[in-house]
Amino acid sequence: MAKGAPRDDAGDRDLRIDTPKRTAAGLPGVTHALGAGVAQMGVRRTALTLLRVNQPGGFDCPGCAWPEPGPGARSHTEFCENGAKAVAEEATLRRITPEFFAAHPISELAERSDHWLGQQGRLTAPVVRHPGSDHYVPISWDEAFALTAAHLSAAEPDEAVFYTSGRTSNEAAFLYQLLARSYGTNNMPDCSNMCHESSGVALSGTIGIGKGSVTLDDIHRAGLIVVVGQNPGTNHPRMLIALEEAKRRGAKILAVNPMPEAGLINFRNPQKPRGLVGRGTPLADQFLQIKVGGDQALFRAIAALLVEWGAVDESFVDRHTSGFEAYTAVLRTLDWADVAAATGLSREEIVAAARLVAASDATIVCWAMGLTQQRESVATIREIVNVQLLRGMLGRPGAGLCPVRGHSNVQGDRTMGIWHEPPPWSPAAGDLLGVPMPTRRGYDTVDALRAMRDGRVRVFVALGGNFAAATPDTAVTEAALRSCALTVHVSTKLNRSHVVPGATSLILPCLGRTERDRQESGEQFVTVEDSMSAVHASRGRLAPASPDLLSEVSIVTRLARALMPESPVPWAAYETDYRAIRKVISLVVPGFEDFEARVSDPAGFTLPHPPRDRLEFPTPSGKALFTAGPLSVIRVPEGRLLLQTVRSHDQYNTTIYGMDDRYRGVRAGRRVVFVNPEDLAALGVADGDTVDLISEWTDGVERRAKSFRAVAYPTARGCAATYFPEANVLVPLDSTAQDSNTPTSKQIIVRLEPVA
Ligand SMILES: Nc1nc2c(c(=O)[nH]1)N[C@H]1C(S)=C(S)[C@@H](COP(=O)(O)OP(=O)(O)OC[C@H]3O[C@@H](n4cnc5c(=O)[nH]c(N)nc54)[C@H](O)[C@@H]3O)O[C@H]1N2
Ligand SMILES: Nc1nc2c(c(=O)[nH]1)N[C@H]1C(S)=C(S)[C@@H](COP(=O)(O)OP(=O)(O)OC[C@H]3O[C@@H](n4cnc5c(=O)[nH]c(N)nc54)[C@H](O)[C@@H]3O)O[C@H]1N2
Ligand SMILES: [Mo]
Repeated sequence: MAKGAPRDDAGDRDLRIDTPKRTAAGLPGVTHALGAGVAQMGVRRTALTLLRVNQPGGFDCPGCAWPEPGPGARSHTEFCENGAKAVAEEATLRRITPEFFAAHPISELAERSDHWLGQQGRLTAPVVRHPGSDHYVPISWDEAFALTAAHLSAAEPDEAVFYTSGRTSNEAAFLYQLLARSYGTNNMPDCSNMCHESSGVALSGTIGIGKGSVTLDDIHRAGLIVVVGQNPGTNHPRMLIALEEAKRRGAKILAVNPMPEAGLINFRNPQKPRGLVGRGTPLADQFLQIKVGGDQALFRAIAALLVEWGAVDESFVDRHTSGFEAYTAVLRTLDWADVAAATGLSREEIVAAARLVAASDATIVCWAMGLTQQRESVATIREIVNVQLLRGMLGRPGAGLCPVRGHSNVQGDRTMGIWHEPPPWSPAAGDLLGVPMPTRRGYDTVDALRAMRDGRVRVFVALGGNFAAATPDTAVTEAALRSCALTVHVSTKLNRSHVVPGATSLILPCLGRTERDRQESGEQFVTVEDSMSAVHASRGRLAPASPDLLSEVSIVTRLARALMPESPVPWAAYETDYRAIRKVISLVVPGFEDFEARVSDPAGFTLPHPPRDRLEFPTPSGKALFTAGPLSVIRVPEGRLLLQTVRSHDQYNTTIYGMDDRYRGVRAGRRVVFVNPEDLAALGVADGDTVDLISEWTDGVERRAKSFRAVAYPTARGCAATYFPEANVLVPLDSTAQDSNTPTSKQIIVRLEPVA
């Protein structure tokens, strides 16, 4: 067992390393999908459940936010291996009962791994930990709401924090922000702060709206798709089907990544018979193995070449943009030595990539966490916008900007007002509902942690997610949670956050997406918004995991009634019939007019996006903005590596499904660090050696992650990779992206220390 590995876990005892795969999915994907389902749900339930994923009248896959094709074009298996695992994890037949908590003290649970905690099954009844106790014990729902209301009433509104994870439905999210705001605070951090916040900030500052501009149809029609800082084979497997379709129609694909991820290179479509066994589609036409954090320099260099070659769409630039002159002036000063140092790429490689861009009439750039969790994330994404503006790639079919979202409704939650800033429509919503809305900016995730650390937060409420494990600087985070007078977790599964409790702590178990939600007026459905702004219904069909579960909507409305008995908001009516929630959403949130009627269409509807729809830019000048900040070149000190933290193929964020990472050749273990063989040699570390990872940050605090196996891996020179969340202990709380305050989970300077 690895040092520090939790009790009763095999830990990394059987860890094995094979050659990384070059091809994603195909028959192994299907087998793994069904295997995951059968292990947790049995054969019959697996078949019944998986056939309802992403089907009209079924439920939205709780896996990722990649869109489904229109109802007519949908295949019968509109899910993927990892979607199946996400479903199996929720629809599991394993149960956590109050006896479980009697048998396992909290101090013991705190020593277990995330994998072990998740494998114990679904939470079935509300439980409380009273101050000083080492056990969770049963509590009634009414008492749980009264207890929470009492704590919130005793605190100042700004001493409470309301966290949200992106699986929450639009209906629950809308009510939750209404609860927090009518109580009096904008302290609404969410997982997005650690995820695509940088994309939102960069896009709203340049094109005037913080969302991507493409539809699934655009992907199919693109001439060039650039996939930057994203591992779709693992995290958005259905995206590969869209890329394959685009390829079939003649698109080129350019992949930019420090790691040669399996799905980017080659793909076997498991939804087509020949794809199960065939050789697969070679996806990427060019692969740029960039250094971590080098993308801003890459896109600036591409822009410089486009301008030099006269490959600029001048009429688009004249009519729709501002700042072109200042931007080109900066391009003329570009130093190619800086570009080489930042990217690790040769000038020839960059010229070849720029030629692809110059030759394409319809280019889409897709990106995810490889770009958003860097210190210069916002500047990097702005640089991508610059390149797209130079080529006139907005408001045109097959072209645009495509931040690929993570959680299945993270984008919808933001649309519904889950935000640490007051949304523009909140004053009107307050007037309509008769409750004043707070105007002061609230805490985002990092600011919430800082406030907790400094003793300024008394109550922490989480609607989903796993705050303790997802956030940076684990030691600081856990102490922060423990410092609260009350922590409340609305959850489906046991996780790390539950075992680092506040003085009083509640676990409130809720229905998941796959489950039937019955209220007084009958069976309910909820709605979600995908990565491409398409809104549609999601209806669970399975019997709830326990008769004691409440829906998220019930939990929020009942808490609101306990907390604000005089509230003019019709909370009870919202719980009875979710159509009443959609009615008020349709009155206050722009783009949701006639919500109920439009969402009853199985295809749902797509929210407006002014730049895409009408080439209108909701910026102060009415134009899209070229922006040019200083070029960042990360200089890593001698003997150090630039570490990024990634997801394995067997996890959903902090939920660990299993201990394998098939595509990267890792079996039965997670404490590995991938390093380029030449770097290993230079550092005097042998492939297979055990090392500690120590992060070096300006505050001088030593952050150490113990006992990792060094694995020689074809990642870019000077870079290393390991898994989230084990490595979160290495990310300093104050190391965040400029302007978006997102933790720099993909940019940590570390040294390796051999363990004797
Ligand atoms: N099965 C499964 N699906 C998921 C999730 C999951 O955990 N499991 N999580 C969901 C969520 S919330 C999200 S946000 C998404 C995450 O989806 P991804 O962003 O694909 O997730 P990561 O594993 O963080 O992968 C980041 C990728 O960026 C690359 N990268 C790192 N640094 C750089 C850099 O500096 N430049 C470039 N060009 N590339 C870089 C890494 O090598 C890696 O390929 O997936 C969602 N879908
Ligand atoms: N080092 C590092 N840190 C990272 C990242 C990284 O790449 N590297 N990625 C960041 C990103 S992109 C994200 S999005 C965050 C994720 O942060 P979170 O969203 O907070 O974390 P998850 O692991 O997705 O949350 C899992 C928990 O959600 C609960 N859950 C699941 N389904 C439901 C549901 O339907 N309702 C409710 N109420 N609860 C449910 C279960 O109890 C489960 O344990 O982590 C961030 N942290
Ligand atoms: Mo995410």
